[in-house]
Amino acid sequence: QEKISLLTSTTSSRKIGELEDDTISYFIKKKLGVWCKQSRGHWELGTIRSTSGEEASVLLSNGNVTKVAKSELLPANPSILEGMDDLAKLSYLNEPSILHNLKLRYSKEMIYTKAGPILIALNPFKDLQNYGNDHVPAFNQKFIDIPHVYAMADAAYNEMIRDEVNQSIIISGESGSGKTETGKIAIQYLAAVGGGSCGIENKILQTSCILEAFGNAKTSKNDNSSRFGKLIEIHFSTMGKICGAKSRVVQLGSSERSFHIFYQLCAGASSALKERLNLRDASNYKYLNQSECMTIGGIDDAKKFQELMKALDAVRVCEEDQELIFKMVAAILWLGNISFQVTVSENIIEVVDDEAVTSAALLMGCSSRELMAALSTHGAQSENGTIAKRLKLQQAIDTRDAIAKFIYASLFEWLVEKLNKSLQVGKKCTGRSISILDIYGFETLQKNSFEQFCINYANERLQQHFYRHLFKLEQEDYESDGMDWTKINYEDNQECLDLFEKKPFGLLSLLDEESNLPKASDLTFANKLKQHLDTNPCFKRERGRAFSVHHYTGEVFYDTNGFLEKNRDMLHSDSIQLLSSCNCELLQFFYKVFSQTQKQSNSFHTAALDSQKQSIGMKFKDQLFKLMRQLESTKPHFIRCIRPNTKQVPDIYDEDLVLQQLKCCGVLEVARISRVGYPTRMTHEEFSGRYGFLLSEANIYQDPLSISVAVLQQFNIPFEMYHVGYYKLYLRAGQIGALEDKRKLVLQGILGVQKCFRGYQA
Ligand code: AOV
Ligand code: MG
Repeated sequence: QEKISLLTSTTSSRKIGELEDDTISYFIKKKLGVWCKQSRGHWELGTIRSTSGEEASVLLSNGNVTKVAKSELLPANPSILEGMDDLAKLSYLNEPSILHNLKLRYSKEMIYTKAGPILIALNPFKDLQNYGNDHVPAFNQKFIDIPHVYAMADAAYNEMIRDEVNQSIIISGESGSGKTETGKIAIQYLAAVGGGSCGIENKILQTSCILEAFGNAKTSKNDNSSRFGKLIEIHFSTMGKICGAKSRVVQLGSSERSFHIFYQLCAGASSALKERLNLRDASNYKYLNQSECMTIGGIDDAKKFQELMKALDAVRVCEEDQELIFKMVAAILWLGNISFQVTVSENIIEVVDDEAVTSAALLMGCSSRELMAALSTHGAQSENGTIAKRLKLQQAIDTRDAIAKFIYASLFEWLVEKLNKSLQVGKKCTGRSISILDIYGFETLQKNSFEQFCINYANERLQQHFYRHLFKLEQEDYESDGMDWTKINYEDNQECLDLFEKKPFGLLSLLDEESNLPKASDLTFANKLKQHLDTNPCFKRERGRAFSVHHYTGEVFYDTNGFLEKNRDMLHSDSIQLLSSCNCELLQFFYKVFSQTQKQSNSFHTAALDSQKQSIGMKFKDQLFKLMRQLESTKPHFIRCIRPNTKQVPDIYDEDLVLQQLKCCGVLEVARISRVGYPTRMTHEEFSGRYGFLLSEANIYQDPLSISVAVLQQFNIPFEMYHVGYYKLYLRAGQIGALEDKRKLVLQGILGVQKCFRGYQA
């Protein structure tokens, strides 16, 4: 018998699934398939012919015979398990078996596979035609039972109604793996089954288009990368009809290309709108033309703009508000074009009074003079009251950019609120909801900065949620089936989270502390980290300004360049003053919201110093916690998106890339644990239905449980190889293969080919 000691795999020194000598003889005798490790970590299928010492001679499926060390062999699954729709159904869960299974399915455009309770989704990078309202009834009425986002959304919907418990669909995966698309597919399903007469579901579908225009941007990993995290809560009535929705977002800026909306507006605005906004081509704007990436292959920005306007109409953002939004977007573009002159003799800067200034001022509703003053001077306290202090060049540039960022962030927040109002949860709501979480995926770039630091921290939080729920769930499954169960100890990522969150010596706290010191620099920050965190196992010092964090996905190298600046809220009170005096209702509203949150966050601090504005890092953490708290009270359904290649193209399956994602996200552990020791699970009905006819004295037993036990006894399955639960039969690895062999023989020999066909399909 092969011994796959999964229960003790953490303590065992043997690799999971490695073959022992007696097993090898069995494999030779039965000509069972093995995976044979070739050069460059590639695995080839074959059968063992003979062994001598530590070596085995293997006949590969390509006809070649090769000699390899026994330790380079892993058992392959019997062919009846080929292309299984659930990894937990495989007898062997070693790496080549899993990769093979997923690859086979991917090549047949079956991008979805279960891993126990989790849905794995491989990004097809092409339109598969397996979505849309035509496909909904099959899932809704359970005609088909295949892994699919629809099936998962359907399960969430039914459980919500049946158990009266709020549900969530939590989508995770690396950047470009398909989270946002998957989220939209789930929402589309829920809109189809929960759609009513009021048309609210259409509005919900349209919000994605709007949020993506303002919150997504092209990056090196994904042409449509979400630069914000979102949780969309869809509310239902007692009748299971959608009656409202609410989005919560966690904001974060910055990427190589700017947000889609800027390009869309420039490309798609009507000539009348262009004139009103004094708008030029995108290539004229510094905020856009620095990236040398003005267009995205296959994307027509002008067309996207038309879609956006339609979506805004659909969610009832009125024309005046649309005009205001576009005005702000244009104002930001013009702000970016404002330049400064340094007079050499006096070394002071002046704002160049050109079209950029006049256009920005006009759009913002202030005079050019006011804008120029705010960009070149700051009020400073002196003995004689406040005096205007001239800014240095870098300070002026920072001030300009901070104003632009503030306007954009406020605009996004305002827009989300606007959408929420439009989708407001109606009176008929029962308080039941399904939330769909789609955040930015884990990012490892060549140079990782503050943005990656935050994104990866958020993913670390999400990963913990995942671990906690799945391992808990699995144990409950065993317990509810009457199994005497020793709790599994799983590795979680608490240590890494502590590294970020601990006070006062966590990364975020130390960053805030350093951000508040006037003389601090990125280098002093890096040194501070090294001083306090050197003994932390998740932290590694690097040369100069850098450090590494041991994330659940592996080690990530961060360069602290720009950390302090990005973490500080750079908006100076003078800039705020400027915005408050602008003759633009949106800017005045932004100012009001800003001063309110300022008051709130200052009440937490003892000293209300200007420098103790809530930092970007802390604000991010707060928003993230709110989101996670929202999730805690729901029954989660997990989808793990996998990107099969880095080129964003169809039909390429990079084994290493897939394996690395499967390994780091914990899917393999879950699949293993969901069958620890007992990989095969069948209800007594299923088992007795499939093998009951093998009983020599059939018909004595009536109930499925007794038939199951009789089958096990007749075939002398040792009693430590199975567990009989109330509902299900649990079998250790390899047992089902032996029974299948028997079944095949009997069917072929006694009953003949004809009859065999009926019961043959599992
Ligand atoms: P992400 O959300 O996981 O990345 P997306 O959902 O934006 O990734 O997917 C990236 C691209 O993959 C999309 O623009 C589509 O072209 C393609 N794609 C994904 N899923 C599907 C699907 N089911 N069918 C067809 N094409 C698909 V990021 O937001 O970067 O973490 O921050
Ligand atoms: Mg996304």
